[in-house]
Amino acid sequence: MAKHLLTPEQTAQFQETGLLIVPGFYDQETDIVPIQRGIYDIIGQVMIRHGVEDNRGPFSPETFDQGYQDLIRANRSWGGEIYDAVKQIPAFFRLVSNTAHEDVMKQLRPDSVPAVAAGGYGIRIDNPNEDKFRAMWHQEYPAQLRSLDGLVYWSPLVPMTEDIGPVVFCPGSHREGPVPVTTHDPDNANRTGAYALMLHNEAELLSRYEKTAPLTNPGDLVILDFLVLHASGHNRSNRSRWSMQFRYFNFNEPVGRGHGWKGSFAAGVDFRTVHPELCIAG
Ligand SMILES: O=C(O)CCC(=O)C(=O)O
Ligand SMILES: [Fe+2]
Repeated sequence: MAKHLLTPEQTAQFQETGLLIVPGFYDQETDIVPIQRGIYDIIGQVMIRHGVEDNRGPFSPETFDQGYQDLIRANRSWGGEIYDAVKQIPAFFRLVSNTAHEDVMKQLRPDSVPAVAAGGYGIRIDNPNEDKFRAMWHQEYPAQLRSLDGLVYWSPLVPMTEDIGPVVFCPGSHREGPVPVTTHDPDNANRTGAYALMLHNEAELLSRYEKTAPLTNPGDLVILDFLVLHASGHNRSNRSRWSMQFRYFNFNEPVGRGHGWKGSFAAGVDFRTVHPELCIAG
């Protein structure tokens, strides 16, 4: 495996903006298609489990999620079963801990001791016109903890179009450092855990940055600094937006080492107990 996966220009761009798009980073046949096939198979298993007739065509990478819209229309909770199941696809696990992720982290953070954030990897399924699970504007650190200088590796499994609601980023916003959050948001009373956190002074903060929502394709990689502001787009298409997230942190970082590399909500920890100074009461 090549140790220098990024060019010096790409590395410099990442340091400057906290964001890097790497087209065609993954290998379609060995990295991506086996995961799409795994999802196709699990959709079939959930059909059998609920006595739904499987009249899908054969697997193809372009239409791996066929049948999924019909399933969630029949019963939304079957979509939740699929969401939990797909992170257990062996090909997905192989990609989570792919050497390339460690090598990229070593390039971007030369003194780092890279680590996979437990509970920090998964496959998002952002359904059309569904708002409850959209990620509002956030930095990754409060949602994941582990270390202040982590990386999100984000990669789509379906082509991003304007309609499907690509993720929106504020390049350069990592320079803010960790931004205080509040949980006081009456509009989002149905949200829990990391989904309930809101940036303090969000409007003012966002007004200072350009926003970009790159239209990436399967095989492309988006690398994100843990402190860059970002939010889910709005899916107004008629296909679910399937995307993968892998989060890496650095054991060799003083803030994370100070709290023992604790995880956040997904690890059963309330972020506010670790960083009370970053929480503003509602
Ligand atoms: O895919 C999304 O909508 C949000 C992604 C995100 O917040 C992340 O990967 O950290
Ligand atoms: Fe995020």
